[in-house]
Order: sequence, then structure tokens, then C-alpha cells
Amino acid sequence: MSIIGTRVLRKEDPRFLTGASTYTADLNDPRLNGALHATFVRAFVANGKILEIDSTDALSVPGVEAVLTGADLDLKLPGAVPRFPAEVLNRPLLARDHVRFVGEPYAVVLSETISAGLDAAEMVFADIEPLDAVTDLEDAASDKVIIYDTLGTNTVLTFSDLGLATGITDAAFFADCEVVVKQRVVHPRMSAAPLETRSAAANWTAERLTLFLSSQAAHRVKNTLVRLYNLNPDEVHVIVPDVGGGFGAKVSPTPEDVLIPYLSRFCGRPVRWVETRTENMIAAGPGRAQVHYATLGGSTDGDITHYRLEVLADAGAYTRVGAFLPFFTLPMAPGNYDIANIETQAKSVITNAAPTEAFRGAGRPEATLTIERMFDLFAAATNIDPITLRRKNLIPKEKFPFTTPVGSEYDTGDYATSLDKALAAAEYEKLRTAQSKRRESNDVKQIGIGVINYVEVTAGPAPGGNEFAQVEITPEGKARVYSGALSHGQGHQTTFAMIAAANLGIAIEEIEVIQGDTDQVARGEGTVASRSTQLGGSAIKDAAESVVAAAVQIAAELLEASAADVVLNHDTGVFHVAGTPAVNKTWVDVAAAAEPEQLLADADFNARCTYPFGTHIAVVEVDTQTGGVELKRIITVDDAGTIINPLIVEGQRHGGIAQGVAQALLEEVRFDEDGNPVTSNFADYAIISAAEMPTIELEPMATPTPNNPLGAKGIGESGAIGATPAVQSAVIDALSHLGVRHIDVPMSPQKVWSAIQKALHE
Ligand code: MCN
Repeated sequence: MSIIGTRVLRKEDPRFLTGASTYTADLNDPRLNGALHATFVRAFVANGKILEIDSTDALSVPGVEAVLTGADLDLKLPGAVPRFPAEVLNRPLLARDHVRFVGEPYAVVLSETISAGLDAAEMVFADIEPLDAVTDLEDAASDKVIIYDTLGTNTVLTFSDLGLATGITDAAFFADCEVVVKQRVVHPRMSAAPLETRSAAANWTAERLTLFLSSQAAHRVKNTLVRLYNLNPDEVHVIVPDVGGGFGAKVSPTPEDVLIPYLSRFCGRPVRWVETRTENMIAAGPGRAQVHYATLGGSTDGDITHYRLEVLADAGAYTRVGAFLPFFTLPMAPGNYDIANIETQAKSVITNAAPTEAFRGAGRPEATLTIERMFDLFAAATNIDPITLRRKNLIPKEKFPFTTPVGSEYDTGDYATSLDKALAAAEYEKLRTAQSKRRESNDVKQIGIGVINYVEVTAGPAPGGNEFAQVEITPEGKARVYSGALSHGQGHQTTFAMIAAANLGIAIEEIEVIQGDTDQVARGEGTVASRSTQLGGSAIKDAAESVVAAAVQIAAELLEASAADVVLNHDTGVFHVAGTPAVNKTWVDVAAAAEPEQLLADADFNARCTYPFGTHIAVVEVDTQTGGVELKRIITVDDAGTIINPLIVEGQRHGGIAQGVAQALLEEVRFDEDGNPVTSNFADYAIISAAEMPTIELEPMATPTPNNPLGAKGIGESGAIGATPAVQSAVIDALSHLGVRHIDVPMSPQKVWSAIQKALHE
């Protein structure tokens, strides 16, 4: 029996649960002996001209070795997507003449101890002339305050100019529609909030640059260092120790990350850096941060025919990947629905806030939330049951593979079954009956039910991607798997060993998975866009099959048989002539007879992206007197094709769902009117905890994809994509009989209460 699909316990957990893991800050590596500590000095105004920086007092603090400012180095880190004007694309490692958001570093202290660094950082004197700042996305888009004089506008990219949006026509687009609904939908700025903040440690000697970094993509970091410092690839070694969460924010190295090795070369000693929670909250990459203007049109009997989606994306003060994320939003605009006519547009806009990055779902949650919101509004306008409306417009199973009018090629899907399964598991009719009773009795606490569908793209951007793997059999007959993906909480040590085990017939205990070390792993793309299993896992399968083919040759010689007759029994891991298993050779026998490197194979697996889908149902109780929301149940179907390890997949769904619920009810990065962040720690920024979550009810469903040999789609982001609109829909549903039609997330008690009051008094 294959190990694929079984609930294998996570191999990595004993280490994590017993405190034996090693994060960058914990490293006790001889290459870091005698390290200095870096402390960044950060902007305290959101927009300002640097007139003077004086480090004299800071340098007098005992234990301080040096203070560098932007004037001491002329280095800029280009953003990951070179589609933006140079001013906003290339970010100075330390601000030189101008600071553009609160938290932007303009100086760095090198000290013997962290405490000396903190003291000295406070003593770096900076005369910064404050200028008008704008952190609100729509205000920035209006160009009332221009952030970069040389650009003359804050809009730095219009997606139709690149052919990445259709562009918007006029009102005639909806002329044939009997019913048209419009809504502005806000997707707030969210913090990725990994429990391990950013952290780096470097040693740049005459021979080599070694950087330890908390990252999702070791080779991307290496490539960035090679380009930035004009080095030979052999001179750079990037090592990623254990990572305490990334959630998209640790994909591309940040200015602070790449400055640490520079500082090591500058002072001739190793340098370490661990950011504080507040630094992470104000300066590390947040995500989402879009505002949508959506219009949906169709017939009075619920035939949806026209959809228009216009997106404003908040880039922050420089263009990192977040500025480009509408390229993930627009192709997912119609969600699970067969809508014939679609218009799209997106603009990226500069604001005086930390530059945005990917955050779990990265552009896709926004598409889902908006289309699902529009379906609810259309249902309300036509008085059609929201489930009936959805069911009527779902892309039918028979139409797959299905190319949407916005050019996405959905591989496989069975959306009606997903919806049915979720409704059955939720006992939907009973929920509606309970809701009616509460309404009839005018209960203070009203029940709401939200039912949404989602489809997302993994291993994108379209058309697809690639990943590297190498499989090696050791002289002892064990296996080593080298993977270009990089687990930072996803459990690859377990699932990747399972994929290798299934193809080699070697027990997972005998398989070591190696990631995140650019000397040991030849190349790789890293872990992003829920791509690792379908691409990285398929690469392991390919490499393992090549190793088996080589092993069969050796076994045939040992068995004195023809290679064509020799087979590997994948359950027992022995080679034998087909039909005579009693006479056999083990991997130990084969490994002992192999030439060096004979049992070693590389694979670069390249494939089209895949489209996981599902249905989320949320049940909430809303206190109509206080606006307080309690999430009572969340039931989900998340179809990620063939599942390698259901236990790990359930964990991924749990984590994603919790983050999706957090976005619906709790989390939002906010600023005051001067652009100061007011959510700069976990007291002000309400990250979700187990206490706010009900038991999560997960329904299984698996529709394999033909796009890779595993049949697997991604699961890492699904929960975060489906849960937010489900909870939002449920809260609005609880209040729909009062006339409430829309509340933006996060639905704080204040917002919910205000919406009730507004509806009652209109
Ligand atoms: N898996 C499986 N069967 C499938 C799909 C996945 O058994 N059909 C397993 C995989 O083998 C892997 C895990 O589920 O162990 C997630 O796999 P996959 O969906 O391929 O996603 P990635 O490994 O590429 O992870 C990326 C994804 C993203 S983009 C973010 S953001 C994210 C996430 O995963 N950040 C996380 N999950 C996270 N989980 C933790 N704990 N921490 C983060 O920072």
C-alpha cells in the first residue's frame, strides 16, 4: 500500500515541540563568533526631507563600534517586479535624502551588545523636515498629495497598459442587464505577523559571503546578493535555518536583510540582527491593501452575464511585490462562475506606508471576497436565494478544462459537488430554521449564515512554474532528497519524504530532506503560491524514478538477470525478477555495488498552474445591541486534488482558516492622520488566537489535476481565501432583515453596530 494519502505524523514535530529547533537568532555557529549587533534607526515621520543626521552622541555610547547612514552607502535594492518607475522600484538600503514612511531605516548602529545598540539608536540625531503624508489608498490615488515630485502622480502602474487588464468601457457595458448592483469593497492592509520576526546573521570574509536568513526562498536571496554586490555565485552562501512562519512576507529579501552582510564586510566582523515586534509591524511587508469597485449585472431570474472589477492596489512607499498583486486578482475575478462578459482594470498607487508584499493568498482572496460579495448583493436585489443564485451560475463540471473570459485556464473542478457537500455537512436547512425562529422572536442575538465558493490559482503566476529536486542514495542504502522549495511551517520534511518513499520503497525514517542551503541544493524557487508539492514534489518523484532506473540496472547485474525483467517492489524496497520476489536485492546491496554518483539524479519539474477550489460556510451570532460577533461554526470543503498527507493538509487548512477569520473580524493595519502606525504591536493589532475560533469542521474532497503526476494542487492558502468572505457574508446575513447590505472587513463591533443603526434610521 502506498504511503501517499496516509496520516503520517510530522517528522519535524519532535524537534519543534521539545525546543530543539534552531532559528536564525539562536544560531551558535563558529562563523558568527564575535558578532556585532545591528540596530536600525527608523523614520518617525511618514514623509520628510532629511536635513541633517548627527551620530556623534550615539558613537560615544560604550560598546558602539560604528553608525552608518544613507550618506555612507549608495546602494539600492530593486523590487522583484521591474515594471515600475525607477524612483519607486529601487529602494535605498538606508534612506538618504528623504524618508517616505514611518519605520523606514535611515541609519544603523553596530554595537557589541543589543542594549548598547538600542541606547545609541535613540541618540542618533536626525533633523527631518516633515512634509504632507498620505497613507489612505483612495486619498493617494486622488493625487491630493504627491509623494514623488518627479513622478507628478502617485499612480505608478495601470494594468491595462501592460495588457494585464481589459480596461473599462462605459455604462453601455451593462445595457442588456435587467439588474445591476454596485459596491465599493475594502480589503484592509494586513500584517503577515509571523511569530519569528525578520532575522539575519552574516559573515563576509575575504573569501565568501555567508548569510543566515529567516526566509522562504534561499536561492532568491542568493541571486539578489550576487546582483546587488556584483559577486560570483560561488562567493555567496545562503543558509536558512528553521523559520517561524513567513506567510508570504519572507519571499523577497528586504533592504535590512541584504544590508547585514554589507555591514559585516564593512566592520570585518560577523553581524547579527533580530527585529523587534514593533519593527516588524511597522516596517516588514504587510499584505492585501486593495480597494475594489465592482459592478455585477444580469437578469431578474438570476442569470449573471456581466462583471466589472476595478482595483486600486496600495504599493506603499516603494514597489515591492504587493504593488503587482492585481496580476493575481484580475485573472481570478469571476471566481467559480460562468460569466460571459468581464471588464477589469487595476492601478498601483504609492502611499506613505511600508511597501506591501505577498500575504497568504496574495491577490486571490481579494478576487474571491469581491465576487462573493457581489453575488450576495445581487441575490438581495433580485430576492433570489443566495445559494440558488450561486448554483445557477457555477461553471458546470462538464465544461472543464474551462478558460474564463479573463484568460485563466481552470484545470479541473466540480463546484456543485463542493457546494452540496458543504451544505449537507452544515445541515443548512436546520440553520435557516433556527435563524427564522430568532428573527420571529426578535432575539437580541441574531444568527447569520454565509455560504461562499472559491477557486484560486496555485503554482502561479500562469502559465506555471518549475522547481528543482535531487535524489541521492547513500552508501548505506538510505536516501537524501535535496529540494529547491523551502518549508517554513508546511511540513515538507514529512510530505517530501513520503513522496520519495512512495517512489523508492525506502522507509521515511531513512529519508533525509535537505532544503534552504544554497551550497547543498543546486537551485530552487522557494516556497510561495502553494507551489511546493505540485512542483517540488513532482520533481522529487521524477528524480526518484531516475534513481530507481539506475538502481534496476545494478540490481539486474547482481541478480544476473536482464534489466528489463527486474522490478522494484515499492512496498518492501527490494529488487527482484518479476514473478520471483524470493530472490532479491535490497537498496543496501544495490548501493554497495554502485559507482560514486551512479545513484544520484536531478530533476527540474515544470508544469502549468492548478486551480484548487472549495466552499466555506460560516455561522455567526451577532449581538444587535453591541455589534459583537461570535463565530459559532465554520465548515469547509477545500479540494486540493490528490492529498499527500491528510493530517498536514488539515493543519494547513486550520491555519489558513484562522487567518481568514482574523481578516473578517479582527485584523487591520491602521494609521493616524499624520501617517503614524497605530497598530504597532500585538496589543493594538488583534492577531487571532485559538480562543476566538470554534472547532473547525473539515469535509474531504479530492479532484485530481492532470497537470502534474501527483494529481496534487496547492492547499497552503485555501483557508485564508475562503474563510473571510464566508464570515463576512454570515455577519451581513444575520442583519439582512434589518436592511443591512454591506459591511467592510474587519467587522469590528463598532462597524457592525454602526451599520445596524444606519439601517434602522434610514
Ligand atoms: N500537501 C499535501 N497534499 C496536497 C497539497 C499539499 O499533502 N495536495 C501538503 C504539502 O506537501 C505540504 C503542505 O501540505 O506539506 C503545503 O503544501 P502546498 O500547498 O504545496 O504549499 P507550500 O508548501 O508551497 O506552502 C506555501 C503556502 C503559502 S504560499 C503560504 S503564504 C503559507 C502556507 O503555505 N505560509 C505558511 N502555509 C503556511 N504554514 C505555516 N505554518 N507557516 C507559514 O508561513
